Amino acid sequence: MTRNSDVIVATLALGSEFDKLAKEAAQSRSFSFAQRESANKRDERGFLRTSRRFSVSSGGEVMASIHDSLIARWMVDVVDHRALPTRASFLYYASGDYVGPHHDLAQCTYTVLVPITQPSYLHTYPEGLDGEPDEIERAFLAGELLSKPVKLASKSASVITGQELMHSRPPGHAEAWTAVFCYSYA
Ligand SMILES: O=C(O)CCC(=O)C(=O)O
Ligand SMILES: [Fe+2]
Repeated sequence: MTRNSDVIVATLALGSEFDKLAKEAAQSRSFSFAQRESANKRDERGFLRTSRRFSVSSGGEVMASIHDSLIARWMVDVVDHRALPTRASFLYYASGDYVGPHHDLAQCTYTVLVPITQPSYLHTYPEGLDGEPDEIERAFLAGELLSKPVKLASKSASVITGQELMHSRPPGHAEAWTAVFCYSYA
C-alpha cells in the first residue's frame, strides 16, 4: 500500500488487469447511456449533491471480476475487512461533461477510482463547502471554487472515502473515461 496524498487512502497498481479493463471500457462505450442530473440538495446529515453530466455503462466480466475479486481482496487487507462490493460503472465524459461537488451515496463508503484516460485529477474539498447547493454549483461551473486537485495514479486503483470526502470533476475539453468501484457495509 502506498499513501500518495492525505485524501487517497491507498493505491493499488493493476498491471495487466488494467489493460483488460481499458479494453472493456472501449467495448462498453456503445452500451452507455447519458446521465443528466440537476437536483441540487444537501441532506439532513449535510451530504451534498449537485448536478452532473456524463455517460455511464455497467461494464462486463472484467469490471465485475476486478470489483468482486481483485480490488475486494486488496480492500480486505489494506482498507477495511468489512467493506463489500456494491456497485461499479464506467463513466465517459465528453468535452464539457462534469460532476459537481458532492459526497458519494451510502453504497460508496469507499470509492475506488481507476482512470482509463490520462492524466486524471480528482478535485477535492477536504474541509467541505458551506452554503447553498445552488450557489456552490454556480461557483463550480463558473470556475470560481477553490479545490484541492489530486492526481490519480495511472493504471492503478485509488481509494477515497467517497461518502465523507467532498469531490468533483470540473468540465474538461477532452473526452475522458474512468472506472468507479464502490464498497460499503452490508
Ligand atoms: O470521475 C471521477 O473522477 C469522479 C466520479 C465521481 O465522483 C462519482 O461518480 O461519484
Ligand atoms: Fe463521487
